[in-house]
Amino acid sequence: MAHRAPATNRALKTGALVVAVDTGDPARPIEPELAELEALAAASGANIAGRIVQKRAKVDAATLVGSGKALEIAQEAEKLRAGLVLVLNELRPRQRKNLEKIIPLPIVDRTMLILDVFARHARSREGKLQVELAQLRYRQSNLIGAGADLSRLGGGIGTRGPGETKLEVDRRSIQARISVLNKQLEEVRRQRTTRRGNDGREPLAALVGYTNAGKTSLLNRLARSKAFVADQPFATLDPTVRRVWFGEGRYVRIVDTVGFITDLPKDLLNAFRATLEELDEANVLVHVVDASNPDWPRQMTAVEETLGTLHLESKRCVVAFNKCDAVEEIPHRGESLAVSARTGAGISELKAAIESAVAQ
Ligand SMILES: Nc1nc2c(ncn2[C@@H]2O[C@H](COP(=O)(O)OP(=O)(O)OP(=O)(O)O)[C@@H](O)[C@H]2O)c(=O)[nH]1
Ligand SMILES: [Mg+2]
Repeated sequence: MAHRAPATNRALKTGALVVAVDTGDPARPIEPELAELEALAAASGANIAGRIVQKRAKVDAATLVGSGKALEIAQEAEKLRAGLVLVLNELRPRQRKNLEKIIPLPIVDRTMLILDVFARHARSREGKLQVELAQLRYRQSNLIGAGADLSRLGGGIGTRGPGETKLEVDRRSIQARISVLNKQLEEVRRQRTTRRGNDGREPLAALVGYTNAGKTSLLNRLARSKAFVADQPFATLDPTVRRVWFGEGRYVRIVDTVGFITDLPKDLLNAFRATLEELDEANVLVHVVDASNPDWPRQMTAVEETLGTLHLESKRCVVAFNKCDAVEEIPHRGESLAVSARTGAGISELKAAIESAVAQ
Protein backbone atom coordinates (compact mmCIF):
# COMPACT_ATOMS: atom_id res chain seq x y z
CA MET A 1 0.00 0.00 0.00
CA ALA A 2 1.27 3.44 -0.88
CA HIS A 3 2.19 5.71 1.97
CA ARG A 4 -0.47 8.31 2.68
CA ALA A 5 0.58 11.55 4.32
CA PRO A 6 -1.92 14.29 5.25
CA ALA A 7 -3.20 16.06 2.14
CA THR A 8 -1.56 19.36 3.02
CA ASN A 9 2.01 18.16 2.93
CA ARG A 10 1.74 15.50 0.32
CA ALA A 11 3.81 16.86 -2.50
CA LEU A 12 4.76 15.34 -5.75
CA LYS A 13 8.49 14.70 -5.87
CA THR A 14 8.79 14.09 -9.58
CA GLY A 15 8.23 16.67 -12.25
CA ALA A 16 5.46 16.77 -14.80
CA LEU A 17 5.98 17.01 -18.54
CA VAL A 18 3.19 19.13 -20.02
CA VAL A 19 1.89 18.02 -23.40
CA ALA A 20 -0.55 19.90 -25.61
CA VAL A 21 -1.82 19.87 -29.17
CA ASP A 22 -2.32 23.35 -30.57
CA THR A 23 -4.86 23.29 -33.38
CA GLY A 24 -4.39 27.01 -33.92
CA ASP A 25 -8.04 27.82 -33.19
CA PRO A 26 -8.05 31.64 -32.97
CA ALA A 27 -11.01 31.47 -30.58
CA ARG A 28 -8.93 29.41 -28.16
CA PRO A 29 -5.35 30.60 -27.92
CA ILE A 30 -3.31 27.96 -26.17
CA GLU A 31 -1.10 30.11 -23.99
CA PRO A 32 -3.69 31.09 -21.32
CA GLU A 33 -4.88 27.49 -21.13
CA LEU A 34 -1.33 26.23 -20.63
CA ALA A 35 -0.74 28.82 -17.93
CA GLU A 36 -3.95 27.73 -16.23
CA LEU A 37 -2.97 24.05 -16.44
CA GLU A 38 0.38 24.83 -14.86
CA ALA A 39 -1.31 26.80 -12.05
CA LEU A 40 -3.51 23.78 -11.41
CA ALA A 41 -0.41 21.56 -11.37
CA ALA A 42 1.24 23.88 -8.86
CA ALA A 43 -1.87 23.78 -6.66
CA SER A 44 -1.53 20.01 -6.77
CA GLY A 45 2.09 20.09 -5.67
CA ALA A 46 3.72 19.23 -9.00
CA ASN A 47 6.75 20.85 -10.60
CA ILE A 48 6.70 21.49 -14.30
CA ALA A 49 9.69 19.72 -15.82
CA GLY A 50 9.00 20.82 -19.38
CA ARG A 51 6.48 21.52 -22.11
CA ILE A 52 5.89 19.95 -25.49
CA VAL A 53 3.37 21.66 -27.75
CA GLN A 54 2.59 20.07 -31.05
CA LYS A 55 1.00 22.18 -33.75
CA ARG A 56 -1.36 20.22 -36.01
CA ALA A 57 -4.65 20.95 -37.72
CA LYS A 58 -6.51 18.45 -35.57
CA VAL A 59 -5.72 15.99 -32.84
CA ASP A 60 -4.78 12.44 -33.83
CA ALA A 61 -7.74 10.11 -33.32
CA ALA A 62 -5.54 7.26 -32.11
CA THR A 63 -2.82 8.89 -30.04
CA LEU A 64 -3.81 12.58 -29.68
CA VAL A 65 -0.34 13.67 -30.81
CA GLY A 66 1.23 11.97 -33.83
CA SER A 67 2.76 8.60 -32.98
CA GLY A 68 6.26 9.90 -33.76
CA LYS A 69 5.64 12.78 -31.38
CA ALA A 70 4.50 10.33 -28.72
CA LEU A 71 7.87 8.59 -28.92
CA GLU A 72 9.60 11.92 -28.64
CA ILE A 73 7.52 12.68 -25.53
CA ALA A 74 8.59 9.38 -23.99
CA GLN A 75 12.26 10.19 -24.64
CA GLU A 76 11.99 13.77 -23.42
CA ALA A 77 10.23 12.61 -20.25
CA GLU A 78 13.05 10.22 -19.56
CA LYS A 79 15.66 12.87 -20.20
CA LEU A 80 13.91 15.31 -17.85
CA ARG A 81 13.24 12.52 -15.36
CA ALA A 82 9.57 13.47 -15.40
CA GLY A 83 7.34 11.25 -13.29
CA LEU A 84 4.15 11.89 -15.18
CA VAL A 85 2.76 13.40 -18.33
CA LEU A 86 0.14 16.11 -18.02
CA VAL A 87 -2.09 16.43 -21.07
CA LEU A 88 -3.97 19.66 -21.78
CA ASN A 89 -6.37 18.37 -24.44
CA GLU A 90 -9.33 16.19 -23.73
CA LEU A 91 -8.24 12.53 -23.93
CA ARG A 92 -10.50 9.80 -25.22
CA PRO A 93 -10.13 6.41 -23.52
CA ARG A 94 -8.67 4.92 -26.71
CA GLN A 95 -6.10 7.72 -27.03
CA ARG A 96 -5.12 7.24 -23.41
CA LYS A 97 -4.70 3.48 -23.90
CA ASN A 98 -2.54 3.95 -26.98
CA LEU A 99 -0.42 6.65 -25.39
CA GLU A 100 0.13 4.45 -22.34
CA LYS A 101 1.63 1.84 -24.64
CA ILE A 102 4.21 4.32 -25.91
CA ILE A 103 4.86 6.41 -22.80
CA PRO A 104 5.68 4.35 -19.70
CA LEU A 105 4.40 6.98 -17.27
CA PRO A 106 1.08 7.87 -15.67
CA ILE A 107 -0.89 10.07 -18.04
CA VAL A 108 -2.89 12.70 -16.22
CA ASP A 109 -5.40 14.87 -18.03
CA ARG A 110 -6.77 18.26 -17.05
CA THR A 111 -9.91 16.81 -15.51
CA MET A 112 -7.91 14.44 -13.30
CA LEU A 113 -5.77 17.37 -12.25
CA ILE A 114 -8.79 19.50 -11.34
CA LEU A 115 -10.26 16.58 -9.42
CA ASP A 116 -6.94 16.24 -7.64
CA VAL A 117 -6.89 19.89 -6.57
CA PHE A 118 -10.44 19.47 -5.32
CA ALA A 119 -9.43 16.35 -3.37
CA ARG A 120 -6.62 18.30 -1.81
CA HIS A 121 -8.82 21.23 -0.79
CA ALA A 122 -12.03 19.52 0.30
CA ARG A 123 -12.62 20.12 4.00
CA SER A 124 -16.24 19.37 4.82
CA ARG A 125 -17.56 15.83 4.85
CA GLU A 126 -19.94 16.66 2.03
CA GLY A 127 -17.11 18.18 -0.02
CA LYS A 128 -14.94 15.11 0.44
CA LEU A 129 -17.71 12.72 -0.47
CA GLN A 130 -18.56 14.76 -3.55
CA VAL A 131 -14.98 14.79 -4.80
CA GLU A 132 -14.44 11.10 -4.25
CA LEU A 133 -17.64 10.36 -6.11
CA ALA A 134 -16.56 12.56 -9.02
CA GLN A 135 -13.15 10.87 -9.15
CA LEU A 136 -14.61 7.38 -9.20
CA ARG A 137 -17.14 8.28 -11.88
CA TYR A 138 -14.43 9.80 -14.01
CA ARG A 139 -12.23 6.74 -13.66
CA GLN A 140 -15.12 4.51 -14.47
CA SER A 141 -16.21 6.35 -17.61
CA ASN A 142 -12.67 6.87 -18.88
CA LEU A 143 -11.45 3.36 -18.20
CA ILE A 144 -8.59 4.60 -16.08
CA GLY A 145 -6.89 1.65 -14.49
CA ALA A 146 -7.22 0.98 -10.80
CA GLY A 147 -3.79 2.52 -10.55
CA ALA A 148 -1.29 -0.10 -9.47
CA ASP A 149 1.11 1.88 -11.63
CA LEU A 150 -0.08 5.23 -10.29
CA SER A 151 0.15 4.27 -6.67
CA ARG A 152 3.84 3.55 -7.04
CA LEU A 153 4.30 7.30 -7.33
CA GLY A 154 3.35 7.55 -3.70
CA GLY A 155 0.48 9.97 -3.49
CA GLY A 156 1.02 11.60 -6.82
CA ILE A 157 -1.52 13.35 -8.95
CA GLY A 158 -4.43 11.22 -9.93
CA THR A 159 -4.11 8.90 -6.97
CA ARG A 160 -5.21 11.22 -4.22
CA GLY A 161 -8.58 10.50 -2.71
CA PRO A 162 -10.03 12.87 -0.14
CA GLY A 163 -12.00 10.33 1.83
CA GLU A 164 -11.08 7.58 4.20
CA THR A 165 -10.62 5.14 1.36
CA LYS A 166 -7.93 5.01 -1.23
CA LEU A 167 -8.68 5.48 -4.87
CA GLU A 168 -6.71 2.41 -5.76
CA VAL A 169 -9.84 0.42 -5.47
CA ASP A 170 -10.27 -2.62 -7.57
CA ARG A 171 -12.33 -1.64 -10.59
CA ARG A 172 -15.06 -4.15 -9.74
CA SER A 173 -15.55 -2.56 -6.37
CA ILE A 174 -15.79 0.97 -7.74
CA GLN A 175 -19.49 0.60 -8.41
CA ALA A 176 -20.06 -0.65 -4.88
CA ARG A 177 -18.13 2.27 -3.47
CA ILE A 178 -20.15 4.70 -5.61
CA SER A 179 -23.37 3.35 -4.10
CA VAL A 180 -22.02 3.78 -0.59
CA LEU A 181 -20.91 7.33 -1.33
CA ASN A 182 -24.30 8.21 -2.78
CA LYS A 183 -26.03 6.93 0.38
CA GLN A 184 -23.67 8.85 2.65
CA LEU A 185 -24.14 12.02 0.62
CA GLU A 186 -27.90 11.71 0.82
CA GLU A 187 -27.60 11.51 4.60
CA VAL A 188 -25.25 14.50 4.86
CA ARG A 189 -27.54 16.53 2.62
CA ARG A 190 -30.62 15.68 4.61
CA GLN A 191 -28.88 16.97 7.72
CA ARG A 192 -27.80 20.11 5.91
CA THR A 193 -31.35 20.89 4.77
CA THR A 194 -32.64 20.47 8.30
CA ARG A 195 -29.97 22.76 9.64
CA ARG A 196 -30.74 25.37 7.05
CA GLY A 197 -34.37 25.40 8.09
CA ASN A 198 -33.73 28.08 10.72
CA ASP A 199 -31.83 30.45 8.50
CA GLY A 200 -34.33 33.30 8.67
CA ARG A 201 -35.66 35.43 5.88
CA GLU A 202 -32.77 37.71 5.19
CA PRO A 203 -32.01 38.18 1.51
CA LEU A 204 -29.21 36.14 0.02
CA ALA A 205 -26.52 37.34 -2.39
CA ALA A 206 -24.19 34.78 -3.95
CA LEU A 207 -20.66 35.50 -5.11
CA VAL A 208 -19.93 33.50 -8.24
CA GLY A 209 -17.06 33.66 -10.68
CA TYR A 210 -13.99 32.10 -12.15
CA THR A 211 -11.62 30.43 -9.74
CA ASN A 212 -9.07 32.84 -8.22
CA ALA A 213 -11.15 35.93 -9.16
CA GLY A 214 -11.19 37.12 -5.55
CA LYS A 215 -14.62 35.97 -4.36
CA THR A 216 -13.46 35.01 -0.89
CA SER A 217 -11.42 38.20 -0.60
CA LEU A 218 -14.55 40.20 -1.45
CA LEU A 219 -16.59 38.26 1.09
CA ASN A 220 -13.94 38.98 3.68
CA ARG A 221 -13.95 42.66 2.76
CA LEU A 222 -17.75 42.85 2.91
CA ALA A 223 -18.08 40.87 6.13
CA ARG A 224 -14.78 41.91 7.73
CA SER A 225 -14.04 38.21 8.04
CA LYS A 226 -10.99 36.05 7.47
CA ALA A 227 -11.97 33.10 5.31
CA PHE A 228 -9.10 31.32 3.51
CA VAL A 229 -7.71 33.21 0.54
CA ALA A 230 -4.90 31.93 -1.68
CA ASP A 231 -3.34 32.70 -5.02
CA GLN A 232 -4.21 29.31 -6.43
CA PRO A 233 -7.20 27.75 -8.12
CA PHE A 234 -9.98 26.24 -6.01
CA ALA A 235 -8.95 27.52 -2.60
CA THR A 236 -12.62 27.49 -1.65
CA LEU A 237 -14.71 24.35 -2.02
CA ASP A 238 -17.29 24.62 0.67
CA PRO A 239 -19.85 27.37 0.59
CA THR A 240 -19.35 29.94 3.34
CA VAL A 241 -22.20 32.21 4.37
CA ARG A 242 -21.75 35.47 6.25
CA ARG A 243 -24.34 37.93 7.50
CA VAL A 244 -23.34 41.38 6.38
CA TRP A 245 -24.74 44.50 7.97
CA PHE A 246 -26.29 46.84 5.44
CA GLY A 247 -27.24 49.55 7.95
CA GLU A 248 -30.24 50.22 10.20
CA GLY A 249 -31.06 46.66 11.13
CA ARG A 250 -30.81 45.42 7.57
CA TYR A 251 -28.68 42.36 6.86
CA VAL A 252 -27.91 40.48 3.69
CA ARG A 253 -26.51 36.96 3.80
CA ILE A 254 -23.62 36.63 1.40
CA VAL A 255 -22.45 33.23 0.25
CA ASP A 256 -19.10 32.50 -1.34
CA THR A 257 -18.83 29.26 -3.21
CA VAL A 258 -16.62 27.06 -5.36
CA GLY A 259 -15.11 28.82 -8.36
CA PHE A 260 -15.79 27.89 -11.95
CA ILE A 261 -13.32 27.02 -14.69
CA THR A 262 -13.41 26.52 -18.47
CA ASP A 263 -14.80 23.07 -19.27
CA LEU A 264 -15.55 22.34 -15.64
CA PRO A 265 -15.54 18.53 -15.56
CA LYS A 266 -19.06 17.20 -15.94
CA ASP A 267 -18.60 14.65 -13.16
CA LEU A 268 -17.45 17.39 -10.85
CA LEU A 269 -20.33 19.68 -11.71
CA ASN A 270 -22.77 16.85 -11.10
CA ALA A 271 -21.12 15.94 -7.83
CA PHE A 272 -21.28 19.57 -6.68
CA ARG A 273 -24.73 20.21 -8.05
CA ALA A 274 -26.33 19.93 -4.62
CA THR A 275 -23.95 22.52 -3.18
CA LEU A 276 -24.47 24.74 -6.18
CA GLU A 277 -28.23 24.38 -5.93
CA GLU A 278 -28.01 26.78 -3.02
CA LEU A 279 -27.44 29.39 -5.68
CA ASP A 280 -31.10 28.88 -6.70
CA GLU A 281 -32.14 30.52 -3.47
CA ALA A 282 -30.07 33.62 -4.04
CA ASN A 283 -31.90 36.89 -4.64
CA VAL A 284 -28.96 38.18 -6.62
CA LEU A 285 -25.72 36.83 -8.04
CA VAL A 286 -22.56 38.89 -7.92
CA HIS A 287 -20.38 37.77 -10.82
CA VAL A 288 -16.82 38.52 -9.69
CA VAL A 289 -14.37 38.96 -12.58
CA ASP A 290 -10.58 39.24 -12.24
CA ALA A 291 -9.91 42.44 -14.16
CA SER A 292 -6.17 41.98 -13.76
CA ASN A 293 -6.16 38.75 -15.77
CA PRO A 294 -5.86 39.52 -19.50
CA ASP A 295 -7.81 36.34 -20.03
CA TRP A 296 -10.91 37.75 -18.27
CA PRO A 297 -13.23 37.67 -21.31
CA ARG A 298 -12.75 33.92 -21.74
CA GLN A 299 -13.18 33.40 -18.02
CA MET A 300 -16.34 35.47 -18.00
CA THR A 301 -17.79 33.41 -20.85
CA ALA A 302 -16.93 30.18 -19.03
CA VAL A 303 -18.78 31.41 -15.93
CA GLU A 304 -21.81 32.45 -17.98
CA GLU A 305 -21.87 29.02 -19.61
CA THR A 306 -21.70 27.26 -16.27
CA LEU A 307 -24.49 29.47 -14.91
CA GLY A 308 -26.49 28.43 -17.96
CA THR A 309 -25.88 24.75 -17.22
CA LEU A 310 -27.14 25.37 -13.70
CA HIS A 311 -30.22 27.20 -15.10
CA LEU A 312 -29.22 30.40 -13.38
CA GLU A 313 -28.75 32.55 -16.48
CA SER A 314 -31.94 34.51 -15.90
CA LYS A 315 -31.18 35.33 -12.29
CA ARG A 316 -30.49 38.99 -11.46
CA CYS A 317 -26.75 39.48 -11.70
CA VAL A 318 -24.36 42.27 -10.77
CA VAL A 319 -20.99 42.14 -12.53
CA ALA A 320 -18.08 43.28 -10.36
CA PHE A 321 -14.65 43.68 -11.92
CA ASN A 322 -12.30 42.97 -9.01
CA LYS A 323 -8.57 43.66 -8.53
CA CYS A 324 -9.03 47.10 -10.06
CA ASP A 325 -6.09 48.24 -7.96
CA ALA A 326 -3.91 46.13 -10.25
CA VAL A 327 -4.99 47.41 -13.66
CA GLU A 328 -4.58 50.63 -15.57
CA GLU A 329 -7.68 50.36 -17.66
CA ILE A 330 -10.79 49.12 -15.92
CA PRO A 331 -12.93 46.89 -18.13
CA HIS A 332 -16.68 47.20 -18.20
CA ARG A 333 -19.72 45.27 -19.37
CA GLY A 334 -23.14 46.87 -19.24
CA GLU A 335 -23.71 48.26 -15.77
CA SER A 336 -20.69 46.55 -14.27
CA LEU A 337 -18.89 47.89 -11.22
CA ALA A 338 -15.20 48.30 -10.51
CA VAL A 339 -14.04 47.09 -7.09
CA SER A 340 -10.96 46.08 -5.19
CA ALA A 341 -11.19 43.62 -2.35
CA ARG A 342 -7.63 44.61 -1.52
CA THR A 343 -8.05 48.38 -1.16
CA GLY A 344 -11.78 48.54 -0.50
CA ALA A 345 -12.38 50.72 -3.54
CA GLY A 346 -15.90 50.45 -4.93
CA ILE A 347 -17.16 48.36 -2.01
CA SER A 348 -19.84 50.81 -0.93
CA GLU A 349 -21.08 51.01 -4.54
CA LEU A 350 -21.18 47.20 -4.63
CA LYS A 351 -23.20 47.11 -1.42
CA ALA A 352 -25.60 49.68 -2.87
CA ALA A 353 -26.00 47.58 -6.03
CA ILE A 354 -26.64 44.44 -3.98
CA GLU A 355 -29.13 46.25 -1.82
CA SER A 356 -31.09 47.66 -4.72
CA ALA A 357 -31.09 44.26 -6.45
CA VAL A 358 -32.45 42.42 -3.40
CA ALA A 359 -35.04 45.14 -2.84
CA GLN A 360 -36.59 44.52 -6.28
N1 LIG B 1 -4.41 42.91 -6.39
C1 LIG B 1 -5.50 42.33 -5.91
N2 LIG B 1 -5.47 41.01 -5.61
C2 LIG B 1 -6.59 40.44 -5.12
C3 LIG B 1 -7.79 41.18 -4.93
N3 LIG B 1 -8.74 40.34 -4.46
C4 LIG B 1 -8.15 39.12 -4.35
N4 LIG B 1 -6.85 39.18 -4.73
C5 LIG B 1 -5.88 38.05 -4.75
O1 LIG B 1 -6.35 37.07 -5.66
C6 LIG B 1 -6.04 35.75 -5.18
C7 LIG B 1 -7.29 34.91 -5.12
O2 LIG B 1 -8.17 35.43 -4.14
P1 LIG B 1 -9.35 34.55 -3.49
O3 LIG B 1 -10.20 35.49 -2.69
O4 LIG B 1 -8.82 33.34 -2.83
O5 LIG B 1 -10.12 34.15 -4.84
P2 LIG B 1 -11.38 33.18 -4.99
O6 LIG B 1 -12.20 33.73 -6.13
O7 LIG B 1 -12.08 33.00 -3.70
O8 LIG B 1 -10.64 31.86 -5.48
P3 LIG B 1 -11.05 30.29 -5.31
O9 LIG B 1 -11.74 30.11 -4.01
O10 LIG B 1 -9.73 29.63 -5.37
O11 LIG B 1 -11.91 29.97 -6.50
C8 LIG B 1 -5.37 35.96 -3.82
O12 LIG B 1 -3.98 35.93 -4.01
C9 LIG B 1 -5.84 37.34 -3.41
O13 LIG B 1 -4.93 37.98 -2.53
C10 LIG B 1 -7.78 42.58 -5.27
O14 LIG B 1 -8.75 43.32 -5.15
N5 LIG B 1 -6.61 43.08 -5.75
MG1 LIG C 1 -12.36 31.35 -2.61
